[in-house]
Order: sequence, then structure tokens, then C-alpha cells
Amino acid sequence: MEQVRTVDVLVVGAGFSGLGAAIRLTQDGFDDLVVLERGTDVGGTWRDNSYPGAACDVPSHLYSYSFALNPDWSRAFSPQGEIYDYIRRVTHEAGVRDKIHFGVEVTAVDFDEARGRWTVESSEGTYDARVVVLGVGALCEPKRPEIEGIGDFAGQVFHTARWDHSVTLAGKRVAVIGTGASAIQVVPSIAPTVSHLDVYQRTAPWVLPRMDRTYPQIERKAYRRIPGLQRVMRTLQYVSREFQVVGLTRSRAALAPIRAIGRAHLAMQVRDRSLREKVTPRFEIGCKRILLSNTWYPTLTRDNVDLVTSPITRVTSSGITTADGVEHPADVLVVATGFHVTDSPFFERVRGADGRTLADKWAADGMEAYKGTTVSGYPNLFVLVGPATGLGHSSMIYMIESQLNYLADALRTMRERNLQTVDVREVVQEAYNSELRASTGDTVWTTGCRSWYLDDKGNAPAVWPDFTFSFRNETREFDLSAYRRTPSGAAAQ
Ligand code: N01
Repeated sequence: MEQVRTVDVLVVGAGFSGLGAAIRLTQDGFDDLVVLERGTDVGGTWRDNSYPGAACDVPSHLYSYSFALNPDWSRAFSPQGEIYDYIRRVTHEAGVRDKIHFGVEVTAVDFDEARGRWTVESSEGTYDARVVVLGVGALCEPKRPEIEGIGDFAGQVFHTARWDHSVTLAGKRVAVIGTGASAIQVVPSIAPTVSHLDVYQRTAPWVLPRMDRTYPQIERKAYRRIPGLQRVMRTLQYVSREFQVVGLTRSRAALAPIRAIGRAHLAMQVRDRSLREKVTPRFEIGCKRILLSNTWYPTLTRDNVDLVTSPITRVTSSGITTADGVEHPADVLVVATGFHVTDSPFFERVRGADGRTLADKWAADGMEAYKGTTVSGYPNLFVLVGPATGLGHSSMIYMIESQLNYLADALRTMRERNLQTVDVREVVQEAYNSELRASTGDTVWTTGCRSWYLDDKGNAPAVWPDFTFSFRNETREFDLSAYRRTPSGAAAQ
């Protein structure tokens, strides 16, 4: 008979969120903990997104854990490789690597109400856990476009988040579908190498200048030697980004200067009127993620690059056909078409007290949680980077660390009160979300655009609609009164 392993806390995923949970909880004395990670290394999205040009568009000093600042960032905006190295180093220094089981896929997460515990099925067997922390990330399941004929394409097809490094692009005709944050980094990086590049744009994005620079040795030395200097930089970067929130959520007029910078950037970089017309955004700035690049527009003006705006009708064995009847030959197809965020397939694997999957619950009731972290009917489950925690303007690590405060305080409270389970009351969760819905109702995200921030009902369940310090405040302490709880060995109250 298969042996069931018992563990106190089971974390799924070893990206920034899952790893942060493992580090924080171990430090707080919850060291009967295991992390199950499907990949062969830590890093999550920063391990998987290794496409040419992958980099962060949040300033480096802000894009690190507050407990592990890194004075050695080489640039204002770090490239993927440096962030990946950073997260591996932090794992090693925190001493949590031996808690991570690599190459293990979690296939089912079921709550057993009678015992008040979770049964977790995985490719290495069954676990019985008191607490489950989902650190699977929001941008982890690539979304591949459903285009007629795509399966017939004779060349290589891959998603930006699953870049096939064995494919040589030099001298090939390459097609890139999408013009989001991933495409905007890939396209300028591969354009000089390929023989021809077609970029398929469905919606022209807003693109602002990227204020990147290398950090000279002297500056890095200063970060290392002057106590507190890096924290001051970090605070300045944090505060300057929070100003954007006013425009995104409160007063559209506050977006005017950003809009003007975007228009001027485009006008200066694209002289050709017909191209300028095609790349002019037709939606309110901020509704979709604002992109940063100094090389996107110049790349579109290269002789070997074409921007295709006629809609794709089908893929053939040798290329792409568009609605204007043109057939565009291609050897390699790169899909930069984003991620399943509000419809992640992982949610189909999680079943709560009534046996309903998170996917079914969220499809029926909307993707909602309490404080982005707990979901009524799913006791002792903590969802990191959960509903209403996404950001377009600042560092997700700040949001993750806020959730970690809440998680750590919840487990401490349960330990002190000798509680078996905590389950957020439905009425509390509903009140919290109706307030959130009211505050996202009149924001830039609901001005009419297509974005991963939105669900198919036009709500913006993935984004946090306020200053990030408000989220930090509301997650500072675990509010037990919002929860139904069972003492060890008793029925739910
Ligand atoms: O994905 P996206 P992404 N036919 O969903 C188009 C983070 N990130 O991977 O706009 C044709 O933004 C789609 O068109 P439209 C960041 O949070 C961060 O680029 O929907 N086109 C769009 O152009 C970001 O927001 C960094 O009309 C199709 C594109 O594909 C998030 O990841 C870097 C299509 C998808 O854009 C996702 O970015 C990279 C179809 N069938 C990513 N389907 C940093 O720098 C989709 N599209 C930190």
C-alpha cells in the first residue's frame, strides 16, 4: 500500500512567492514544511521566461525581498539571468533548498472536512497536510492562441515562456504573435539576427521610455558600504511608483503627463505616418500594462521587420494567412500571447470542503478571495499572488511579502489558540469583495480594453485597486474574527 507522508505545511511552487513562504515560515518555527516544485530548479516565472531580452520592468532595488537586498544588481532594470541567479542564491543562503522536492507535479489538492486536513496527490505520492500554501504564481500557465491550422505548421512553434533554445533563429523567417510585455522584449532582441520578422499586432500598446542604465562599480560599492543607502533608493523608487496609483484608480487627469510622454515617445521614434497610425494606442493608458522600451518602435522601422495588423485568419503548414488575403511565410512561430491568469488550470485541481473545485467556484462566483489570500470553503488554504493582488505599476514582491505577514500571523494565531482549521466566513469575504468591486468599478481598468487584468464579465479581479501600502496595512495581522474555526478535534463552529 502507498505510504502517505504527513507534513504540517505543504507549499506548492518555488518561485518568489512559494520560496518566500518557505523562508518566512521556517524562520517562524514552522519547519515541518515541504515545497513541491514541478520544475528542476527554483525561480518560477524567472526560470521559465528565458526568452532573448527577458528583463524586469520594475527597478532592481525594488524587485528583491526586503530581507535579502542585493547591492550587486548590474543595472537599473535587471535582466532575467540576474534575477534567476538572485533567487537561487537567496534559496541557498536561507538554507531552504533541502525542503524543496524538484520535478514533482501536484495533481490534486482535496480538503477532508472530517479530519480538517488536506490530502495532496503528487507525482511522488500522497501527502497529508494541515496547511496548504499555493505559490503557483499568476503568470505561470502559458496561453496558446487557438488559431485554425496552428497544429499543421511545419516549422517550430513555441511560447515565449517556453523558449526553445535549441532552435537557431539566424537566417530564418520568424513570426511573433502578440505585442505585450514579452513580445516587446523579444522582438528587438531577435530582429538583428533573423532574416525576416513579422510582428502580429492585435492591439497597439502604450510604450514609454525605459530609463535603464548600468550601475557603475562606484555606485555598487556605495550600496555595499554605506549602511541604509540601498533602502533609501528602494523607498524612493517605491514612492515614485505609488504616485501612478492616483491616475489608475482615482483621477484619470493624473494620467495626462504619462499619456503625453507616451505620445511624444512614439512621435519621436516613428516618423513614418502609416506606421505611426498603426502603432498609436486606441485605449486609455494604464488599462493594459504600460510597456517600457527604447527599442520597440525603432525595431518596427527596420527593413527586415513588418508589423502586420490585419487579423490572423489561419496558420498553414508554411506560414500565416491574414484577413486581407496575404500569406506570410514563416519558418518559426513564436507565440507571445500571455498566460491563463483568471482561468489557470491549476485551480481545477483544488477541491474545498464541499468538493467543489476552485476553478468551478471562481467561474460561477467570480475570482474572489479575502485579502487576496484565503477563500471561504477552503480552510487552511493560503493563495499567494491570489485574486486582487496583481500590480501593473510596482513590485509584486512587495505584495507577496504582505501576504507572507498575513500567512505567518495566521499560523502563529492557530498555534497559540490550538486551532485545527480557519475558514474565512462567506459573508466577510462577500463584503470585502463588494467593496473591492466598487473601488475597481471606476478605474482605468474598466475603461474598455482587453487585458489579463479582466475576466470575461469585464470585472478586474486580478488587480489590486489601491495603494500597495493599504494592502500592507490590511494584511499586517491575521483577523481571526473574520474566520470560522475548529479547535483541534472538534466540529466547525
Ligand atoms: O502577455 P500579454 P505577455 N491572436 O497577455 C496578443 C508580465 N511580464 O506575456 O492585446 C493575436 O500582456 C495580445 O493581444 P491583445 C507582465 O505583468 C512582465 O506579454 O489582447 N494576438 C497581446 O498583445 C505582463 O503584463 C515582464 O489584443 C493575440 C499579447 O498577445 C504579463 O507578464 C515581461 C492572441 C499578450 O500579451 C503578460 O505579458 C514580460 C491571438 N489569438 C511579461 N492572443 C517584465 O518586464 C493573445 N494575443 C517584468
